[in-house]
Amino acid sequence: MLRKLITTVAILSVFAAFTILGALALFTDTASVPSNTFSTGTVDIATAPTSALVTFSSMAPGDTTTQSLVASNAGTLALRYAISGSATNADAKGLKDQLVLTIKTIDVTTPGTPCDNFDGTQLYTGDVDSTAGKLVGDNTTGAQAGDRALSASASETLCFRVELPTGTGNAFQNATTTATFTFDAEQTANN
Ligand SMILES: [Ca+2]
Ligand SMILES: [Ca+2]
Repeated sequence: MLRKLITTVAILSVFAAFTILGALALFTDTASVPSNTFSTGTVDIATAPTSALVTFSSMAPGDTTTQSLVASNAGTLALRYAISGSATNADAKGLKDQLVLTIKTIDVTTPGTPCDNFDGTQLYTGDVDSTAGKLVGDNTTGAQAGDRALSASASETLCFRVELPTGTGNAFQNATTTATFTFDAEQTANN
């Protein structure tokens, strides 16, 4: 029994020795693949001006004001955007639903002087806040009719005209309303 155990230990020792010697005898090599870097893009929309795009004090029926706005993609990803509007009356006269806002793309005739011809494609006409707040496109996620597309670093000029229509009655004298236009942008990739 003891002899058999000694024999077994001896055989195992020989195997262990061969294993160690075998490992030491192998050539080995490794190749690493570094620099697998990932970064994310940005969705960033900017407007110029950033405030007080269209204003008009002491309007009379028939008055209009037309101003240009530049919407820019300041991010690194292509985006689509929608414009919505909200407005607050400073009194009970309801001027926000009497004014007529019309939004068009840049002039076709002389785009170098934007918005004086006001003959671009009409994107919207109606109340400054519209019924559901949606003016151009739809800020719901995904592509909807009217959404505007801007590739990275691109920009476009839009023309905003606000009119107090002729025929506006005396009930609207000395009325004030203030509107806010909101530009919502989202990625177009995978969306
Ligand atoms: Ca023009
Ligand atoms: Ca949308």
